[in-house]
Amino acid sequence: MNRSIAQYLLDSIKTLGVKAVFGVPGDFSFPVTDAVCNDPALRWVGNCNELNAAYAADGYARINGFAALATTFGVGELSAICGVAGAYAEHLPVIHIVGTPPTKTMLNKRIIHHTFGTGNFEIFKQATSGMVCASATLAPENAISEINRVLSAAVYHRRPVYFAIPQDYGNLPVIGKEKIDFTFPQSDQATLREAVSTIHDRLSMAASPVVLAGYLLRRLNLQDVATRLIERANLPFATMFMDKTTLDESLPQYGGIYDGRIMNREVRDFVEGSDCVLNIGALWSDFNTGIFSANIDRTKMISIMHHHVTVGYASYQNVEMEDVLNGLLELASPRTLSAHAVKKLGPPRGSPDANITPDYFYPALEELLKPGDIVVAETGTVSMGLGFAKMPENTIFLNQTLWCSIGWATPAALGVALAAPERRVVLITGDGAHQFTVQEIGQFARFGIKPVIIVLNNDGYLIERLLCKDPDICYNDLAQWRYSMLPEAFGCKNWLSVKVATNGELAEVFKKIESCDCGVYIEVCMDKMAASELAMKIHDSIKSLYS
Ligand SMILES: Cc1ncc(C[n+]2csc(CCOP(=O)(O)OP(=O)(O)O)c2C)c(N)n1
Ligand SMILES: [Mg+2]
Repeated sequence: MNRSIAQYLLDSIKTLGVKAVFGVPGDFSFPVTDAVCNDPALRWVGNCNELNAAYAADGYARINGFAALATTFGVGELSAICGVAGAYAEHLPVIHIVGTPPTKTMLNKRIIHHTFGTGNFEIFKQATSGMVCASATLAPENAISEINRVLSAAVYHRRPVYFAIPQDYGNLPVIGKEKIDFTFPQSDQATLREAVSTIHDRLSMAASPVVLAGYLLRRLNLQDVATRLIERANLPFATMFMDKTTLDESLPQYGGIYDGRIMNREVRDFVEGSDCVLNIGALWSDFNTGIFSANIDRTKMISIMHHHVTVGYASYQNVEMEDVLNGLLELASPRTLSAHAVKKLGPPRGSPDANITPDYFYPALEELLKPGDIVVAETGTVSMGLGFAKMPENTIFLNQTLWCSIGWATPAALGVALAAPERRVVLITGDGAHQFTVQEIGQFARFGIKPVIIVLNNDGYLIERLLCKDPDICYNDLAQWRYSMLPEAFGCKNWLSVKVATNGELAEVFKKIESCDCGVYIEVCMDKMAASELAMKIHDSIKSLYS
């Protein structure tokens, strides 16, 4: 007998490397969640709510490539929607499975819970349709072909997809010949040859080529081939904010973070002074380009993107990034490296009994990091501060630079930790963002994960204080929580949880972390206007708007 629809879908997503399903159960989705729990190759990760589940799936996909999320109809899927939309923006294939009411109930337009009572059962799928690259409502007759079609879209676009499974269908067998069969993108060979040889010629003729190593390399798991290309050809590279640590920052070819006119003058000179900039999968967004102050002449720029390439004003379609990089690697030969050395932030500046300031905090964080760490940095002044630190070897820095939905980092860190159980996860978040999704810290303890969580308590939404007209306006204030007591309340037994206010206290607890084998939660108190350099520069650049 054929497998059930729910099982067949799970077996299909397992072939993409998914080993955990995040979510919250509900009666309509029982066939799906039952199948997950009965599948020895899958782990059910119950989250505190669906928004957290979607962010956790986002974090999992950043490390694992693909992720899965299961929610119930209406209430559950709508709670998840901001997280799924974020995954769309950030190019993360989260597979969202929604259990809907039974087919007969929908056909007869019964007034049932989780609906508007109007008989409209399509509205939620429609609401999601712009935030996924493909969707399907599964039935026994269409499940085999629809699952292949929708998952092929996830593979091609690396964006979320949506499956609705009516409650009465989930356990029914699929009809037809079972065949899990996704289509993988193929390059047009003639275009590929032409694109590779054009890029190779341009690079060979250039006097000072520079690579911008973009986030798509990580999304497509192409860091290895890109690293080999950079090493073989000795090409210096920089990254933009969203792309930080796409390639290892300990490589001698690493030249720092390029942020237009706002930060790092030497990196700007080095990138903008190049006669050939090879952009491999970076996005020209506001926070990547120093609020669009990056200035690279298009005629000097080559972009290798997911499915296309541009060289100056010429474009080549249907060429896959992977094939282009492999082609370039074959042709690459060494040249003399002219990268400039990247400075660290440190050492921390400030006396032990003084209140913690950014000059102490960010260099101290830089020193805390160890090779192999994964840093999950929340939107706000914390990521802007730590983003310019130099990461140790094999360290990954993750930030939601495009979607920028605060609250993302706490659950995302959970998803990251579950995808990389052998690595230490360091979550750094502002107090305001943490308040959005804080309950999820209980899951770290539940799943036996020992993260390092650092919460910057600066008494409000500092980045907003710096951007708005009146820094003291009440909408940027928060309820004052006693953050360091939260792990205990959320069931994180035997964690090291402390509140620090002076440089000396911070140094002491960072020292303690080195030898402790437990979850760590540090509430770092700072003045409500104490901001990292980038945050202050953005503040200065918009100040004129109000004066
Ligand atoms: C979901 C969502 N709501 C609102 C915002 C607007 N916003 C951006 S940053 C920020 C404040 C962040 O404050 P906090 O986490 O305390 O960090 P800080 O800037 O104080 O370091 C807000 C409200 C957002 N980005 N996302
Ligand atoms: Mg804050």
